[in-house]
Amino acid sequence: MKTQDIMARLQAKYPGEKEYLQAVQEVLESVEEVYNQHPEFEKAKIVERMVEPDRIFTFRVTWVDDQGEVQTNTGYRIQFNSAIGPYKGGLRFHRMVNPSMLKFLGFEQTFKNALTTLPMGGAKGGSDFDPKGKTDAEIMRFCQAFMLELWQCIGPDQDIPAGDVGVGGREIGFLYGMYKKLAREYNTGVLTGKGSTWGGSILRPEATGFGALYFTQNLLHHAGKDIQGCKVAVSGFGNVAWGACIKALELGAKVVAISGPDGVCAIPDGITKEMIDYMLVMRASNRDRVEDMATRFPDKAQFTAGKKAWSVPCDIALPCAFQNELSEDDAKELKANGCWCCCEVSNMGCQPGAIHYFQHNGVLFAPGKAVNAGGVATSGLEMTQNAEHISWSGKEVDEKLHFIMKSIHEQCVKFGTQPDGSVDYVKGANIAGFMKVAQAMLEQGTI
Ligand code: 2IT
Repeated sequence: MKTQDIMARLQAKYPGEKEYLQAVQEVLESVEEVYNQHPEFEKAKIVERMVEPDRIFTFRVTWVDDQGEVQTNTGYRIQFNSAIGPYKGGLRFHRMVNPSMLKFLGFEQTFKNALTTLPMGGAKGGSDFDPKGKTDAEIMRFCQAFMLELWQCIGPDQDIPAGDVGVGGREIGFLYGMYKKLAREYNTGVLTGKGSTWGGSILRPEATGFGALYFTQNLLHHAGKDIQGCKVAVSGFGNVAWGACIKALELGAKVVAISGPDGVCAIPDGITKEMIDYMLVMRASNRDRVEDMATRFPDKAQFTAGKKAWSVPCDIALPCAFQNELSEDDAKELKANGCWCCCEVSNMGCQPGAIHYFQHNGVLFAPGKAVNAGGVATSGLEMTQNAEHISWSGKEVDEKLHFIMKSIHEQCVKFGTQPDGSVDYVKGANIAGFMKVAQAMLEQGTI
């Protein structure tokens, strides 16, 4: 297998699918050497099969807004790979959603899910619906219209969606309500991220952020460092950033920045519990503005329009917002301001130039598919509880999440340790995830 040849073919076939091509290129570059030591993979054309989704559903979603006007969006579900388990992955509601974005996310999800140690294949879905400025009633009508089509594609042993950007507990509630009505069954295992009184796992809302901090702790420990007292810059203020802030505070770190599409809030004395709680209010308002934090806490947070979290000096950068949110220039600014570690929490949050810069300038870096896997792992734990018709305590879930993040870190070290003893976490995560999926595909024959 030659990465260049496969990329040339994919570029010709899918011109303009920028995010998808970027995600595939990163994985193929990482695994090429190991792959070529396995002629049985080459013979079965594992890579050629793995880069194509199993199937893509596209559907029209029509709903009525509060003014009585008819609105039309496009809905998608991309079932990427089911070698090691049923399709599993989130739903993204964002105005920029398109097939390229969901293909990149579904592709990444496949390897991420393989790293979790749980039996889950990869999928992603969503819609170009823009939640910004929508009322609760509009969100509900959109979710219901979306599920009217989606329900035919999913099932507890088939494909299990969850949340992602723009889809949280509120949306999962509306989606589940409509699913239940259509399917005429109380099949809680069909979605994860549900409310804790109706089949949701305790700690699922926090799990992506908590898991990211557990991974960061493992990484720092491996490098002989400690998170206590570190200044942390977080981008975003959604569910993932919220969970990361809670755990960072608990572990004795100081969150000195959060950000939004409108700019950054610098928080020189560190974020407080009260401010973290307010992030939930900001998310529920659908205003999509981080400035609201500075308006609410004028003594603690200083808002600067148009700036990113990476402009605030920190020790550790935690991108928690969106793909490609951290550029090479941002990486240089971070390093110049003293940053020595970046754990990517968003999916593909760093541009290739930024990753390259970190890796060649002594900044510890770990990729999203390892760092943020605690979210989907806890979804897997939710599925187990649903299948057994039980619910575990927060302590039980947290212990399992700890174990999973430790194990993901170990896999990265096993496959990513370089001759000089340093760990290439990008390589480690990609090879570990890839080998597991490739082996399963090989054993299941040419399908
Ligand atoms: O990117 C992700 O891993 C998620 N949005 C969570 C997916 C899930 O199924 O919990």
